[in-house]
Amino acid sequence: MTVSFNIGPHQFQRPVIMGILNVTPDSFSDGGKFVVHDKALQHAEAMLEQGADIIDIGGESTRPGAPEVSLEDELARIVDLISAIKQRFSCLVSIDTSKAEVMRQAVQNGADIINDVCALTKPNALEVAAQLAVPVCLMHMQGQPRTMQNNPLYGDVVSEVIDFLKSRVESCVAAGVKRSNIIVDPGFGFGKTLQHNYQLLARLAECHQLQLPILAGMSRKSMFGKLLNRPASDLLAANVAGVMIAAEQGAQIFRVHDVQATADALNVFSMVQTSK
Ligand code: YH5
Repeated sequence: MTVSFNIGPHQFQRPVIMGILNVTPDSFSDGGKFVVHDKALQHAEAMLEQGADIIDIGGESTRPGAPEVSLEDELARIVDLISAIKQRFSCLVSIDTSKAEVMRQAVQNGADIINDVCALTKPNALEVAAQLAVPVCLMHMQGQPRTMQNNPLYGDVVSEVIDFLKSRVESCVAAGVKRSNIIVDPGFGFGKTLQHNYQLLARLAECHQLQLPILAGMSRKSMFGKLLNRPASDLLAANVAGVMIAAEQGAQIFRVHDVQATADALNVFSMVQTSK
């Protein structure tokens, strides 16, 4: 059995790795802008050598409690970096943003995919994404990043996540986004308790009723850190376990920090798939 799926015009026969490249000031901690840019390029290159297919660039921190970033700061962090990556490497670039203007400038500078944790709900995002006509990842979140972890509540988390994604897919299609350009993501850690995250992981396959590629982003999140009582830097085996459990249920895209370990595990997974 060979998994085949498309991200817009790009076809894949195997699971896809999206390597995380954070360009928030706390991620490459130093004063100078050029140093940050240089380190980000080196990190992108390393992830590509390790097997990443997509580099996901984020200039806006969406961690719980993180301060909001201004449009100017976000643009300054990502625009030149996207051009530089697209110039040097042959890879896909996604832009992790919720702001319409960042989406526009990112795509104008070569970004291939929009990755929006707000699922195109911010002002103009839907219209701009439709106009840009690139693939978009729609993620589920309950609440807003700053407060989403204060007592998240669901009846059935899995069906509520699926219903939300269905409704966003319909809004996107109505606004002119092609269905073949849509990826869905249950949004691990975004307005969810430990139990909610594990129910979603256990029943991830139910998301296939949307009949769209599924992206899973669990890397270094508190669903592992809290369970194991370990810092984010010490969760490699747990992260890879999460990826395998999602892959076994047919998830196609994995957003991770640890590309090499994820690529090794997914290569073993794919070999087993092709041996069935
Ligand atoms: C995602 O799931 N997540 S940014 C808190 C952490 C560690 C990591 C407490 N962008 C996703 O990675 N895009 C982010 O430790 C995303 N799916 C998609 N599509 C949050 C993040 C993180 C947060």
